[in-house]
Amino acid sequence: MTREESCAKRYEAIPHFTFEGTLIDAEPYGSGHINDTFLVRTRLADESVRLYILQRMNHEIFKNPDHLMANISNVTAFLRRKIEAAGGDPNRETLTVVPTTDNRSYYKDEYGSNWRAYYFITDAITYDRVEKPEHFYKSAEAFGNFQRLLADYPADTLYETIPNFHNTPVRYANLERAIAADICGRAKSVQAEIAFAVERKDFTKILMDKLAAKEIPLRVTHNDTKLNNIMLDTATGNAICVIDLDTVMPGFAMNDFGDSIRFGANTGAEDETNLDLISCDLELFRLYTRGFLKGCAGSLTEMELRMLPTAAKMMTLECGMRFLTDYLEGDTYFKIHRENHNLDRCRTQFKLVADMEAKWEQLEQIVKEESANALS
Ligand code: ADP
Ligand code: GN1
Ligand code: MG
Repeated sequence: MTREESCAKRYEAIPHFTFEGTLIDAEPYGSGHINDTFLVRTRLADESVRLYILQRMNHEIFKNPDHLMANISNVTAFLRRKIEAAGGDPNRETLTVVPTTDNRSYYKDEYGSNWRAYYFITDAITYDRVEKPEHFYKSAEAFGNFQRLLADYPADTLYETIPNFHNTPVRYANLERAIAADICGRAKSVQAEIAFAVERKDFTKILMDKLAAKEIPLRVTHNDTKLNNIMLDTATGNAICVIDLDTVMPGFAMNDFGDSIRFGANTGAEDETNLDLISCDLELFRLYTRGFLKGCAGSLTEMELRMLPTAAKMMTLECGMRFLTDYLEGDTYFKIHRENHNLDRCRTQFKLVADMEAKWEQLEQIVKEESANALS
């Protein structure tokens, strides 16, 4: 069954959820690269419309849906308690899993797809680009705060939903394997991109080496902190809810910073084909640093602070290598919407890495200044 055919089976999955009201429709929604997301609309007895998010979880990537959903149910329950204690609205400030009719966290259909549903976060929006710097600042504060809220989460109860997710040397080795196998015969056309990665092989090891030397800690982190994984209030622009919790796992605090920079401080889109439009916006870098440090509220060690620029470059390089690997392997991981989409994405990431390298002293200076400001 093709992905499209599996997605068409959503109408058979919907009756297995405890959605209120009668179904109006369930259309594709959002621009995530991994899961298949649908907006479910139902009509209640009083004629009002109720919204839900339905997702077909990517079972090629998330091999154990029980573990995945256990993480999400437990983390959201934990956040819920903290949000309630702080007088917030847990139905908007964290994801709420809609149970199936037999009270499970997901539904496995007869065709092999796994479906889950969430309350729709109302009056909020996700952005694919930074439209207002203020939004980026708010997202930084919220991602920093997310990490702080999870600081006392029992990390040993979390399943590793994707092993070695941000283990950059392992990502590098995966790329080397894809180059050697070259199953699509594409390697010869991407020699420049391959050379770019090879030149940075030693760099890929920096953070994992620091972990081995116990110079940086593992914390419970989000691991996929791009701007469209946070909902901002439509009216106020405030960050309301951190979403896409599939990769909440032990990781580096700095990588949550770095992945946001990779996506949001880029002056161009992740899949821009005109590389002249790609660069690291220093003002956005500064704003994000400021917001993230505020959200983390003094919880980062000196070494973690010092490694923030390294993590920004690491996440960008790693993501570029992952796009390149997927291109070489025939585009099986990230959803693509056109020919060479993953190659275009790889090229933006590598261009951004090169620009960060050119601006390295300035990135370090900004982190130094913002760290000092955060203390005062
Ligand atoms: P993926 O893993 O494919 O990126 P996400 O969980 O990030 O999937 O969902 C894709 C998009 O769907 C998000 O970027 C967001 O726009 C929207 N979305 C996801 N969950 C919700 C929710 N609970 N309420 C409103 N919108 C949501
Ligand atoms: C994927 O799921 P989404 O679209 O939010 C990917 C991230 C990449 C990102 C690149 C589970 O994020 O790691 O950085 O694409 N998520 C997974 O845009 O692999
Ligand atoms: Mg997402």
